Amino acid sequence: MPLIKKEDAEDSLDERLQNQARIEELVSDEDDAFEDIDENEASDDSGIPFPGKPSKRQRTMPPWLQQATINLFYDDLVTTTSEAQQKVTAECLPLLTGEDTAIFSLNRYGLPHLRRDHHASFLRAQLERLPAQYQVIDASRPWLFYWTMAGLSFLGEDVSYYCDQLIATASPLQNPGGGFGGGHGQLSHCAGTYATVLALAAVGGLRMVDRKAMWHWLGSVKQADGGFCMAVGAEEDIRGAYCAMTILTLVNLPLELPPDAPARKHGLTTFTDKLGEWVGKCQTYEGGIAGAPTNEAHGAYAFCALACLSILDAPAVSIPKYLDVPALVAWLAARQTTPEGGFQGRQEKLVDACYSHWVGGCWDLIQAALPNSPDGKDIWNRAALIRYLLTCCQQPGKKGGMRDKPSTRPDAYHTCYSIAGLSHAQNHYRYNKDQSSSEGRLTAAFNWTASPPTEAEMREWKVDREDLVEFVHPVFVLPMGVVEDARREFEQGGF
Ligand code: FPP
Ligand code: K
Ligand code: ZN
Repeated sequence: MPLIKKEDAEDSLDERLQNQARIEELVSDEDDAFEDIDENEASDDSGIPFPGKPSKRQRTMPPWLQQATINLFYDDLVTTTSEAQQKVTAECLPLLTGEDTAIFSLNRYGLPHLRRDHHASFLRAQLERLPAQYQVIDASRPWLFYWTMAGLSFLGEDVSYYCDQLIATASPLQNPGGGFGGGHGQLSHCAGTYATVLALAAVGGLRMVDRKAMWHWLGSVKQADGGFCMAVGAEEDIRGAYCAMTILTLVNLPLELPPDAPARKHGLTTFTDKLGEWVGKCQTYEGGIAGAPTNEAHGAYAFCALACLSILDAPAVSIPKYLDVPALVAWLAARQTTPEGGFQGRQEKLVDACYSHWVGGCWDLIQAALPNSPDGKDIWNRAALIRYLLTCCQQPGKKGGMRDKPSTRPDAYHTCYSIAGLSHAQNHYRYNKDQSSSEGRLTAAFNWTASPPTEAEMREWKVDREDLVEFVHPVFVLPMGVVEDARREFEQGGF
């Protein structure tokens, strides 16, 4: 990041010192700001809203947050990056510490409740007529299907009600040559097809997918080097690999490449040929995963890589086979920011709620890949993520919805992936050794089970029972039951 001009640096240094003084005031307040809640006292009045002046209860800070705020480190080098970071810390701290939560109703541990009904109505509103600014995401209509259907179901809503409507809306997007475009008349695209297929799965509408045409179209984006392009003639990146393998597996298409697939001319015969090796080439010198070989590592691509490998085989087999796991774990662990507690997407950038899924979702897959991964021992801070999401990312007021960070506005993307992230933090996901094997189908991704937190964990992470969200499948990012339905619906394979 470029250094800023000297006179600007002096101005911003003043501002920075003011911010710093403000932060220090917040974290060094009265001693009882750091006091943990007495368990007996806490259980008496659970769930009672605290309107008005923040109480002692609202101001409690767990030791890791106390430590994180005391350890805030400032040096004299002012850059665009350091200023942006300090602004975010300053906007988050009052919310994290509870100085600024009087507008929310609080759970028994002093954290805001999940505003479930508000977020659900925010998501439903995204299905209505949208304001003109949404024109720029016209080619991303399928994502709106997915973020709303997935988000609502993670909140516990039954979305099967939308089945007929979604089939009617998605039909014009399906191309005769297979796959879905971002809108009527648009070229089929891996992202649009992934989002539409997942949304259809969520509502129980996968029957409208032309599976044979889909198989041909996926064959046309498979590349000779093992990866996948996002569309015919478009960029080859790791989103393509994850999206294509997800679609192929959910609707159980044959693993053999169609006869007309261009990659056959280069000696490839199946969709999985050279794929793990291609994913491996996306790991960078930092340890993280880039969108394509030689690019910069980013958290969203780490999830795509891990989930793609977890479709190919059991995570304990496929992940260490193609990736340097210790290097990746070190990189992922460094993405959780202090004191905010959420995740950033890459080195030296800002916390953002959507990475609660893209990075937060990596841990289930990583933990399944580690030999003798100790049960119940985490290599990330669940309590910190839960606190960031509940205190900093819920939009106050009637509108609801979840946002990247306090200074941004809520949207369907951040709402969906914040709730998915909350589910990764609240629940346990376990890979069970592959029992079933089915002719020609990749079965690894169907071997996951989920379980809720124990009472002790709920106390430790400050999770209220009524704020638990649904289990989110660690590979397909859908409700667990939806994945099981899809597995059964297409058990027979064939066309
Ligand atoms: C940087 O944006 C973001 C990226 C380089 C990757 C974004 C990709 C995804 C979120 C998901 C891809 C997955 C699928 C399945 C399609 P930025 O510079 O605005 O954000 P940053 O500052 O947080 O890095
Ligand atoms: K971002
Ligand atoms: Zn984001």
